[in-house]
Amino acid sequence: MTADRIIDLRSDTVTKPTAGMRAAMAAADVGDDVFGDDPTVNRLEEMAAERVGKEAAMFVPSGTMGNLCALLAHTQPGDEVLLGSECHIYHYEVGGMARIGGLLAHPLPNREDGSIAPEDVRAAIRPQNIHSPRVTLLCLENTHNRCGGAALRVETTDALCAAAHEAGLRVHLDGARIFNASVALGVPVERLARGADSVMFCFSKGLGAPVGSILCGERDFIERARRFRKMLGGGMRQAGVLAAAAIYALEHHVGRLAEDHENAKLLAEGLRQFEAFLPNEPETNIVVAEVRRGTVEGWLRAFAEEGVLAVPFGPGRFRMVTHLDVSRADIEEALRRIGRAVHSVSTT
Ligand code: TLP
Repeated sequence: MTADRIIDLRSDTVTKPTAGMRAAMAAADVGDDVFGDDPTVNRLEEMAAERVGKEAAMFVPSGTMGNLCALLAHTQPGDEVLLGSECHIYHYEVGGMARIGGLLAHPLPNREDGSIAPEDVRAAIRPQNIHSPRVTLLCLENTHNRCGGAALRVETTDALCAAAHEAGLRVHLDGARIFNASVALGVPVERLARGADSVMFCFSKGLGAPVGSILCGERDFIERARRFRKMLGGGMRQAGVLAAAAIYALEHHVGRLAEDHENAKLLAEGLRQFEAFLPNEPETNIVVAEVRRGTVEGWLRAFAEEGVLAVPFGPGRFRMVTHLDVSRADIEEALRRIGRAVHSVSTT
């Protein structure tokens, strides 16, 4: 590691494919996936469906498209969707559910652990009459990005799914980082996703693939979702080169997520030593710190001058994410550089 190497903690999306992953991509057998002819995509879809315990799966270019296809396939335009007030679908997916799906978002307060109170779900389910929109879907997120990578417990997910199902709603789980939750909790992904009707997860985050996410659910739901993926321009052709990276990620990069979680803890402990920052106690790979002195923009500029990158994350907060391309030594170095930034800000 050279002294001036950038330590990029903006997201776990910044990883570059390893030599092993690139070799698997180069060797991939491919075909036209819109015709259903890509053997590597087909293999990935079978593997992913099996891992999450669902009947079928559909490979998509991004988590955003996976979530949107799920919302479109579960609902009709004009329906109301219950979701967490801090969730990714609501904050960071460009309002696609409203613009493209014609859906009404009903945010329910997210608690610090990323959950929603089951009573809030029950209270939000309106009695059906001529005045009300149809309430048809509940969305959950695990791990919860804006709640500092919190891992939703099985009991929490099960209780929320039960509350939704009792009222005839379906449940979609945005599991962009569900493998992080699985490793942190020591619970198989299949168990975490069991109560949900559909689950989307990403290969291009902690799992270290360059592109790709997958939507899993019942066979007829995935068939409906395939039409929406095509409509959104997500029908890919020789996508096996990408699916090969995703298969490699599932086979080689799941167990190692524990290292990212350890590194996030080390980073949070280090940040806590500076009175300017109040970090969360990360359960997974996301550190969110409140700024107690100065501004987020000012601190991010000072970190960047020392070669450490982070992103603003809501009022008065910044986020740092650990991943495959940062080692424990990199985190120690990042903390030394942050120390220098704190020193230079307090002496200027
Ligand atoms: N999240 C990105 C940014 O959009 C904030 C990040 O850097 O964390 N669900 C969740 C929970 C996510 O965190 C993300 C990406 C997505 C869905 C969307 O995935 P992509 O970026 O593949 O569309």
